Amino acid sequence: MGRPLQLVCQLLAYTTLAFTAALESCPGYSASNVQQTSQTLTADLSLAGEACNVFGEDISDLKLLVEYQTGINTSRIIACTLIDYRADTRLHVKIYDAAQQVFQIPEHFLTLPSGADGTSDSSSLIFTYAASPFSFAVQRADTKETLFNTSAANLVFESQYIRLRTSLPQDPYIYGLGEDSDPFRRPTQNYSRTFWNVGDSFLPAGSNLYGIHPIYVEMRDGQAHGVFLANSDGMDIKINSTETEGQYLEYNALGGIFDLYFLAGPTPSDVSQQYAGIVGLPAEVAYWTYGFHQCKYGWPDVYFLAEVVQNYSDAGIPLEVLWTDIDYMDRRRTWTLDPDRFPLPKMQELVDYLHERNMSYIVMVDPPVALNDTKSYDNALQKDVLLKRANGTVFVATMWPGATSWVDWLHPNAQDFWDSEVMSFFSEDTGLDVDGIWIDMNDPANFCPWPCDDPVGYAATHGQPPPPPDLRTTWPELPGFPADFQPNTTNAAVKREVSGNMTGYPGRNLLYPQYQINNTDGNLTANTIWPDLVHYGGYAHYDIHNLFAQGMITATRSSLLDPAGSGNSTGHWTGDNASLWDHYRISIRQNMEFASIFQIPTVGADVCGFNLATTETLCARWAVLGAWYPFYRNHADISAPNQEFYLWPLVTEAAKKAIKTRMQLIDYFYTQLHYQTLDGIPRTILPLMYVYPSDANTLDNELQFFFGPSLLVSPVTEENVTTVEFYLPKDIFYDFFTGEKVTGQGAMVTRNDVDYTDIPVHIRGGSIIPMRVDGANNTKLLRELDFELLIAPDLNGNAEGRLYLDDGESIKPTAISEINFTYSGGSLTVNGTFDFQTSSKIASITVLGKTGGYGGARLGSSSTQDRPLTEGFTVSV
Ligand code: MIG
Repeated sequence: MGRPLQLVCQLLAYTTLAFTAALESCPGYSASNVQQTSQTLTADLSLAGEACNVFGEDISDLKLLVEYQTGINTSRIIACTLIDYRADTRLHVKIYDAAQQVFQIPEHFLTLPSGADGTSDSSSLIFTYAASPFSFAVQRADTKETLFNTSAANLVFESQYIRLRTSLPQDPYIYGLGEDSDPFRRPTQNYSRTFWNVGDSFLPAGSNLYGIHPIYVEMRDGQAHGVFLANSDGMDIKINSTETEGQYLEYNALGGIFDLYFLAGPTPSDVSQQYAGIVGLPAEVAYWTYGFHQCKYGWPDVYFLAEVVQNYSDAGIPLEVLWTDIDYMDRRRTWTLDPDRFPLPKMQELVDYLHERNMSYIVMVDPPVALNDTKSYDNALQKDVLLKRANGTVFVATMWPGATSWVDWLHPNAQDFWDSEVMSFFSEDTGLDVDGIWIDMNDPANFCPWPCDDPVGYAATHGQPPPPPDLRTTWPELPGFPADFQPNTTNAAVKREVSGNMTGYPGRNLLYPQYQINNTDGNLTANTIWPDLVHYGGYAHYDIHNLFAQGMITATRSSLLDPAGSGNSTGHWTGDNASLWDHYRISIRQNMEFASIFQIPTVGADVCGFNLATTETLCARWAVLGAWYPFYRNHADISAPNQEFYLWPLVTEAAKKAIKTRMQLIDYFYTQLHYQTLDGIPRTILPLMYVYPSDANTLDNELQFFFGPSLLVSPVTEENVTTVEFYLPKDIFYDFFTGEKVTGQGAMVTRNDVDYTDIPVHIRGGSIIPMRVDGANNTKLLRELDFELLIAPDLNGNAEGRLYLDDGESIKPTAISEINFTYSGGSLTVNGTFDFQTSSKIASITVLGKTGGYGGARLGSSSTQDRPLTEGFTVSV
């Protein structure tokens, strides 16, 4: 039995060895015609010997472009005039084929900074190179520390494989390179991070997941730098160390070019800000987004939704946003309503009911355009926006609604098509006043397994929506899916011309490249649309795959708003986790990564777990932890039992307490997010090392995080325990709930008796937290409540904080207030701008760590105030 398997493994091992040996014989390149100015360096790179052709053809003529870029934005310029240090923080190094046939990311998806606005003299990063074999290094200008050095292995640049290796210090501190569920600090031995978007469930360890973020942050001796590779092709990034090769990080991509941006830091926050200078600033979100959200895949009908709302109300748990998964769609067709289970009049009633009670409603939207959804499909055909095969026919495979085609987001009519779909759903067909859109399956997922010769036949037998959940049997009047469900086959045969010729390096094997990335699903063809499809402009899906979701996000945002602005356009949830303690823990590092490193601060994991049955204690702890996520949503799979918070007494109590605190802190967090959207400095969910970069004890910490820069959250992370051991850096802290002063020793602290409804949170000394008083069960009412200020002085008795106020909805609000709080020498100064009209006041001020005063809910000195937020003032407290 074991025999054949072993054989296969050995064969595989030999093949890998053979390739490795062949790669060693790759000749590398030599640089000539080097032209250098104070701002740029260019050179020709030519193959320095006989081609090795390991995974395709070696491309003999390359070009090198080095650009010194300032990489700074306005707020940085102000800082730079005050502090005299080397100001240019970004170095661009681009290695591409001289003929420019090889795929480069189209501007439609990402406009990369190009041009040199900095100089080598003022740069904090210095580029050096060796001519033959060509290699380059990046050093810090001040310390001469080498951050990146490619001399250990020759550059390989083939038609379907490019490789670049940098040496690193032993056991490096590398972060980023997501999306995945691996440790926050990347393993340093035998580690491979694969980039190929897949829609898998259960967050398997060591696997590629839903998105790609090819940025890493490295910490060395308290300083940080970043490296961003702008390449969307499938790839493996390997981190390893061997006796002969030393420690390294190596890019192995299936195509594209080496378009590298080096970010100087020197703090991790600086790196993130510099990264925002490339991918754009994160999107602002509406105030109501911070309320609590409830969702479930498999809720049977609109009446059930109404019951969920009613049950939350009865339990006294403030529900802010109700979501509906694909269940609402008519036979799973995008932009339709199931007329029997989710009939329009009832849906309208539900949405009106929610709006009257200051709640919001969000629905899911999937990418497929179903062949049997004649109206949409004809519209798409007419606008010619569907993705095609190389022979010019529209590509058809299978998704939820059966036989399906996909929109080519690169097509110039794609936006128009999507606008009309959105319009027809929201205005013409339903008039349903939905508040937000949830996009799923944009990896993109395809249910028809390769080679899927007969997608229509496949859809007819396999592709229909899954059987209704058991729950539905209690609704006897609900019809099954109509017996006449017959995909319309005619459209699939319509032959269309491909718009333009196929571009990209010619002659590639797009389906089965010789270099196999470590894709968790196997071949590139698995569970997704095929790599040999042709996008508008002749781009192969092979190169576009990892950008498809970005195309759909941008188009959807444009359709909903007025097409405006660039930058990031969405938030993110971390996909199909499971109701497991490990996934509860993983969510912490995923949030830190997305919010701080990838610049997608509106992030959260499915609270209580998506797959499998949750438990009362896990769900209670998760209801509490989730209240400290930027995006707080309980969601579960169709096959998981219902898990609304009100189903268990302990969870009900935990959720009520957690939501109460969360509501009081929404303005504090909304303020932090607002400033991150303006200057890219991470302020939302922060790893400890972002706040204490020179404290080496923070570098491996993935179970605690800062919620905004002032609140350190240290959740219980094990099953069946009420104890948590957490790290307190050398600093002054105050227990958020009691106000008790705790001096951090740069050591672990043990907290016992942490009830299932509790979570240890500490205020960092030096902060002022504007909190709303308790008392609202939705964010609309919350906005009318008064504030209490919590002042947490640092070692010198000083503290500061701020508060941003706007209408909570508009993309460009007409009136805002930007209020600064400064505490020093026993007095508080409030100043700034006060243009936003509000009747909310500062009702009380508490100075933690100080005795006297009337003593409020927290230890400290409290005083009652009645200060309007319409002008500044100074007061002794
Ligand atoms: O194959 O729409 O991550 O949140 O409930 C599952 C059904 C497809 C994946 C999403 C999940 C959602 C589910 N979707």
